[in-house]
Amino acid sequence: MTELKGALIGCGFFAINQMHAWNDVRGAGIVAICDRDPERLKIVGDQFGIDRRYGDAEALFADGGFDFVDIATTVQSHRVLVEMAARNKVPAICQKPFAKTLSDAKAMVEACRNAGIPLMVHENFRWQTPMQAVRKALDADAIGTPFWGRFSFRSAYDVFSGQPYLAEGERFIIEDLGIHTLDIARYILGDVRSVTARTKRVNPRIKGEDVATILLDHENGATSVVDVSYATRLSREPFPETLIELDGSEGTIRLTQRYGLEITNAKGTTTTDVSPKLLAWASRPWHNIQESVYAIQQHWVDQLERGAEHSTSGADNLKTFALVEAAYDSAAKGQTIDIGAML
Ligand code: NAD
Ligand code: 89V
Repeated sequence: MTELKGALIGCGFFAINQMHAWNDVRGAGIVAICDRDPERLKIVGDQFGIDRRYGDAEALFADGGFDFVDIATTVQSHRVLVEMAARNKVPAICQKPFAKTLSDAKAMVEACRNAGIPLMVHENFRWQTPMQAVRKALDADAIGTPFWGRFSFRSAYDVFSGQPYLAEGERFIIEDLGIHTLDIARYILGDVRSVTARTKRVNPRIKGEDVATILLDHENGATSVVDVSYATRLSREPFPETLIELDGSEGTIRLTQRYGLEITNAKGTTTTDVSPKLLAWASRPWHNIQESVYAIQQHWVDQLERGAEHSTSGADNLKTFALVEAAYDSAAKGQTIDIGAML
């Protein structure tokens, strides 16, 4: 098979994981990188042996010579870079949060659709081994029809040391982390009809909210709670684990801390270890996220080969992004928000 050539824009904190993962992915490799910060460009270029280096994305696209672009910058530049990819007819991956607003996100999907190029949002949490194990159990009908769920991420991990910008935005936990948890809720229990949310800021040293509790009415009639917090000190720090509880007509699933999957049904209870692999370049506790980066990037290549839609395509991600906007809107107004009206 011919190896696809990729270009990566944004050589910051998280891009290191994406670069390592591209080294492992079958069928693709990175041939050029771009960052407006020369220091980051040098660090990543030297670490991964990439000679083609650009300080400006327009110059990168003008030179071309790659089959796809992986946009790993922060949200402010996502729209301009995705639209640049569309103009140049280059298939694109874009990091989450996909856009600053839902109307930007819709315009980005539209631009790529009109250009006829695939667009995938790097929404990797549903690709974590434990999330895939829960999905598989539901597909195998282990608990019948789920009618209730809880998707929970509660931690006191210092995310601000690696990502200082997270302390500075008007919005924090729903936009940065809850977006993943909401996507997992959709992946497990299906699309959502309405959202009710409450938020709080506990840490006085940051600008945005660091606690959110969100009630989701799913289209299939199930109800779930998405609760996220970076203000929760526990005896065993769970970062970055998402814990899941599901009740179904024929049984229950519990995804417990340290990656235990407990399934109870008429046959009794089974407990399985669904720990992620510790990839050669990964480090605890991030290895769960790092493995999912590899998985989503392999999925990008596999679906391009098949000519099939990606699990977290731009169009799919609009339905997750709408939940983020709805959660902020609900918390601000104290009202339940209808999702159908937003899409
Ligand atoms: P960062 O600030 O460390 O890195 C971003 C880099 O992009 C910087 O080096 C910056 O100079 C560069 N950049 C910004 N705009 C540019 C432009 N127009 N052209 C060229 N370079 C540009 O940020 P980060 O922590 O690496 O986060 C990047 C993205 O990854 C964010 O959207 C964040 O939410 C996301 N992220 C995702 C996960 C995940 O698990 N999916 C985890 C962490 C971060
Ligand atoms: O996944 C993320 O987007 C990260 C973190 C896990 C730290 O919230 O920002």
